[in-house]
Amino acid sequence: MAFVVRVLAVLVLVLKLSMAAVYKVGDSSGWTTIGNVDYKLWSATKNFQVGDIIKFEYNAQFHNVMRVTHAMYKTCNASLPLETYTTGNDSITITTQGHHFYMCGVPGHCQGGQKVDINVPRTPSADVAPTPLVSVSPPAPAVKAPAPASNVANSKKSHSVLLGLAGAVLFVVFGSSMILA
Ligand SMILES: [Cu+2]
Repeated sequence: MAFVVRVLAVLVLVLKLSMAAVYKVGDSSGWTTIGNVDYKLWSATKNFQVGDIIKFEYNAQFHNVMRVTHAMYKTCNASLPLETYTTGNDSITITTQGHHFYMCGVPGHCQGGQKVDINVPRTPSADVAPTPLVSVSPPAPAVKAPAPASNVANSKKSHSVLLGLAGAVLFVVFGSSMILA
């Protein structure tokens, strides 16, 4: 049963990774000073993930987008932006976890609330270094006691049972999705 759950978990993860979300900042309002859009509230209701795309749509005559540090974000300091976008239709892919601070660099706009903090919560698993594929342990001694034959047979048998189970789960998942489609 645990294995079935594991297979399903992997499937869900694969589906999740293939479905990077696109978020338009401010939704229908876009990136503006009109209407006092609460970008803090907008951001707080999202579940940002690495790979998601953040879209800033605005009138490029009146606004821009600057990625800034936390300190610059807090004080609305536009003097040294990390990045500046000015097309009026900027799509930015979030590639790292943590906070991503954006503000409009036009004087007064950030102070008026045109600033947003895109926060991708840090997950502990992502901080763990991947296991190297090549083992660096010293080679095993040449002379080895032969493993009991029954153990080998048993492990082979359970392995094929697991493979069969995985196949059954995949069949059920994809079979049912094809029926539904
Ligand atoms: Cu602006």
